[in-house]
Order: sequence, then structure tokens, then C-alpha cells
Amino acid sequence: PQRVKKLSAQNEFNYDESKVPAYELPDPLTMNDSTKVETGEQWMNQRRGEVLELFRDQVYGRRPETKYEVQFETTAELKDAFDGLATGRSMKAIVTIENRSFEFPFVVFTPNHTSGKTPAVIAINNRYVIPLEKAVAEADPFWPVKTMLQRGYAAATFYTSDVDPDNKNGYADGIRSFFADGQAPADDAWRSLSAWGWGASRVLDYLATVPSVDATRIAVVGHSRGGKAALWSAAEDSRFAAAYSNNSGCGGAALSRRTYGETVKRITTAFPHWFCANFTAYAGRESELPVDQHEAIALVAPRAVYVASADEDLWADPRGEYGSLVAAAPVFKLLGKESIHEQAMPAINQPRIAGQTGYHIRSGGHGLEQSDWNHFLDFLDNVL
Ligand code: GTR
Repeated sequence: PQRVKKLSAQNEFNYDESKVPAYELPDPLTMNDSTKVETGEQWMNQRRGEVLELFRDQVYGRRPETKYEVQFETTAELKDAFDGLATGRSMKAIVTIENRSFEFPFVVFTPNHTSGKTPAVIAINNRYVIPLEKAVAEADPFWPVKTMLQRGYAAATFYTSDVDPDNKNGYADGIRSFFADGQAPADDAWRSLSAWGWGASRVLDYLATVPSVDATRIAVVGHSRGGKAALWSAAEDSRFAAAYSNNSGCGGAALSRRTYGETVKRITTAFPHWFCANFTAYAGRESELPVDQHEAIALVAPRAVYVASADEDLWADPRGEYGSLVAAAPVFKLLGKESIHEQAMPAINQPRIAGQTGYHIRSGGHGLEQSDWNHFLDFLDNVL
């Protein structure tokens, strides 16, 4: 069944392409003062910072500047996981500010027999906590750790709610409240999507200390709400070499101005803890947003971005997800990189890869499946 949502009485959500409003996307290559960006340096040194600030201010919120320390502890180890293919570790990140601390767990598998350093994939996991033994015993297409290891990647994951509860009433138990020392969040302060992205950066901190891992070849991946967080994570942290945003929809890869499927109004009402207060104000007036999601992709340029949709997942607006990738192309081009620029979407289950960006639309519903991973890893092999 197609993932479409309807409110009982009114026809609140649009799934009719002919009813998508005419819109003009903000030009990533025009500075706030209307100057045109003409060189890659100008983008990297001037305009990129402006766009990043706009997203912080209007969409995902600003991360705190408070100084903190992070330490890592191994809580369990599995030396010969998958018949000796890899070593698995349950880890704990301990974040300290003065005499207070906050902990969250994560899991890492590193290949045992490698020549040289391996790339790594960090998955922002919005499903569950993964004990080591379970990861080994039960093949799970949502996080196919064995596939990644066999293809020469280290694989790490953490559960979103362990960093910041995915619950509109969960603030007190999360990292945001820890940073704010229990104070309520300011209107422009970070929200959960940004907090989860921050969690991925802490896992990267750890991977950067692992001798067998190449810290310059680490990707961040997420599905749906995790896919929104993955994109923003790579925008905020340039150490990520690639981002994969799967079925991420509204507030992820999909263009907000299309108002197809999920809208700003619906998402900020259903999930008020995901976006900063300012974003809520664009409910029903998406065309007034100073940014759109193609610019979140542009923030990752010239690094690699992979986007995937599912043809029945209309709630996430596949056309809008593809469209933002294409609309980011001028930024890749200015940075001397090739990227997808064809306006027409590729056929179902036919991945399209061009330079630094890749895309596929899978047949079927909302989800992250083995075939999605296979296509993404093919792309990653190419770009890393
Ligand atoms: C939905 C939400 C989407 C998407 C999804 C998910 O309910 O409307 O934005 O994030 O959840 O994470 O599976």
C-alpha cells in the first residue's frame, strides 16, 4: 500500500502532481546581499557559512557552544564475530561538562583482516538498540553489518533516543537538556534532528581513534527521520566524506516548497521536538522559507551525497527528494565536481550515479532494505 496519509474530513495532504504550487527555489549561489557567487572559494568561504546559519536559525536550530569533553569506554567485545570476519565492540560515549556527565551507547564492528585502513559507515538508527550478539545472530536489512564488513567497511550505529529521546516530552532526558543544564531550550536552539547528527559526530570522534579506520572516508547514513538527521549531520560536520539520506522526505531531502505529502505544518505539529521554533512559522507559507532542502545538500558539497526514495512512499515525496539533488548541482559544478543534473527521474530500481551524487527510487514502500544498502555501497565504493 502506498504511504499516503489523510486526515478524515479535509483533504489536507496533496498527492496530485498537478496541484503542486508553482514555486521558485532560493538560489544557493546568491549571497544574502544579492551578490552572485562566482567561484568555489566564494562558496566555501562566504556563502556556505550564510546558508549554514540560515538553516540553523530557521530549520534545525543552533548547537550549543559550551565546551565539553568526550571519552570512550568499551563495555563488551566480540573478537571473532562472523567467523572471524570482524571484531565487535559495545561502546559508551561519556560527555562531560565540568562535573556533570551524559552517556550514550553505540556499537562498532571493524574488519579483522584488512590491508590498510578501512572506510566506515555510521548509521543513525531510529529503530532500536543493537546488542552485539543480536547483530551477529540475526541478519537485519535495516543495518546489514555483515554486508558492510564483507565489502571492507567498518560499521557503527547508535540509537537516536539514547542521545535525545524521540518524544516531544522527552527533553529532560536528552543531550540538549544536559548541555542546557536543565534549562528549557531557546527558540533557536538545536532540536532532536540536530542532536542525533551531533551523536553521529561523536561516533566519528571515536572511529578517528581506531587505527584500522580511515577517518577521511567515513559516511553518515539514516532512514526517514534518521535520513533528515544524516543530511544535517554532514552539513554541520565537514569531516563526513559522504551522507546517505534514505526516504527522508520533509525536512530531509524533499523540497519543502512542493508541499507534496508531508508538509511543514504537519511535521512541526506531529514532531515539535525535531525542528527549531522558527520552522513552525513556515507552516502553510513554505514559499517564504529563506532556504529549501536542496541547499542542505549543497552544504555537503563537494563531498558525496546519496539520496534514495521508494515509489510507494508518497508521503516522503520522491519527486521532491530527487529534485533537491538536481537543484544542488550548480554548487557541485562551481566546486569543480560532477553531480546528477538530469531533470527527469531515473526508472524504478535503476540507480543513477554522476560524480559526487547518486540516487535511486526503489519499488515498494517506506523502508531501508538490503537493495538500498547495496546501491548505496556501490556508490560509496566509487566516491571514497
Ligand atoms: C513519519 C514522519 C516522517 C518520517 C517518518 C519516519 O511519521 O511523518 O517525517 O520521519 O515518520 O521517521 O519513519
